[in-house]
Amino acid sequence: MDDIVLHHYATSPFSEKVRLVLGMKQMRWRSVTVPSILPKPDVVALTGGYRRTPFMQIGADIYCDSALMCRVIDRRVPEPPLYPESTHGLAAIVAQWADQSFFWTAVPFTMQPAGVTHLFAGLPPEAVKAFGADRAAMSPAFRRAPLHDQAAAFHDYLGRLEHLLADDRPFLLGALPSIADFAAVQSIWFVRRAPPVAAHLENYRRVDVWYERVTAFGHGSPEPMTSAEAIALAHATTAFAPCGVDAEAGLAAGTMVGVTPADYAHDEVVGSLVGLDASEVVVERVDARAGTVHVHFPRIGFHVKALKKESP
Ligand SMILES: N[C@@H](CCC(=O)N[C@@H](CS)C(=O)NCC(=O)O)C(=O)O
Repeated sequence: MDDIVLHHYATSPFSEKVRLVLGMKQMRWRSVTVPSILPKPDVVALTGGYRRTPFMQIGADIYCDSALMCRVIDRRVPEPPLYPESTHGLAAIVAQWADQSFFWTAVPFTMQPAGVTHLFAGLPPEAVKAFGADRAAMSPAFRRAPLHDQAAAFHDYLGRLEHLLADDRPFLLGALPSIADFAAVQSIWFVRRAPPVAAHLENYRRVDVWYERVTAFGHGSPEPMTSAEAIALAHATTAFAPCGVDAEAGLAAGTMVGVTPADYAHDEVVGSLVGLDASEVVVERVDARAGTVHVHFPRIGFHVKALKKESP
């Protein structure tokens, strides 16, 4: 059993991306199911306010954002590599496109009325309403594109994937799977959950074969854990992953900082700066239930701000 705890829920695409990465690495991991909407008291006990899904825990180290989580998983289990040497920079660039442009086209497109009927089938209307209200509050600036614009972009993007696969390569960037595959596949996985929208995938034969190949990695071996157990684990852990503040990073160790996602769900996580370099920021915070935890974020996509000291 590796000591990775994934906090996630079944229908979350970014969680599916990480579950498939854990599958590719054939890992045994612990699985905590989190709520899909606020309130999330047991999430916040560990993250300090970050509410997005998934997040990952290793003892008292908490990793936010799937891009960082994938890097950490790859460091712990380097084989097979998630960032093969031959396509390293390219894989990360394609993955960023997939996490942002492709995801934010595919998911709203799937949430069109015909898709929503399938996605929320069997749920009471109050639950559907609560979900809508939660997401509206999480992304108040989100402007939904007209359906025909979403459809056009979705097909354009699918055409790109089909084109990449045109030489019958098994994975998007060639012979080896990479982060690009997992980041792109999560959106298709979500679309396929809504059959009327999934009909749009019909003419992309290579994408279909590739989808089956990537999802065949499975999820590794998850073992259930409760959120109370996860909090107790953090509380009982006193050692942290090594980290430090780069002298040139612009902020000194021990500064009280706030870390906020740049795009949506702008909940600030406040703590004392213990790690800062070009790729990662780490804050230490003390929680009544989880004890002292280190919360890690990638630098890309997050704002780190020194907080003003209160005047005496
Ligand atoms: N950049 C983030 C995006 C995560 C994200 O947006 N996740 C969605 C679910 S797939 C979310 O957080 N929704 C709101 C929630 O679960 O509370 C990542 O890569 O982890």
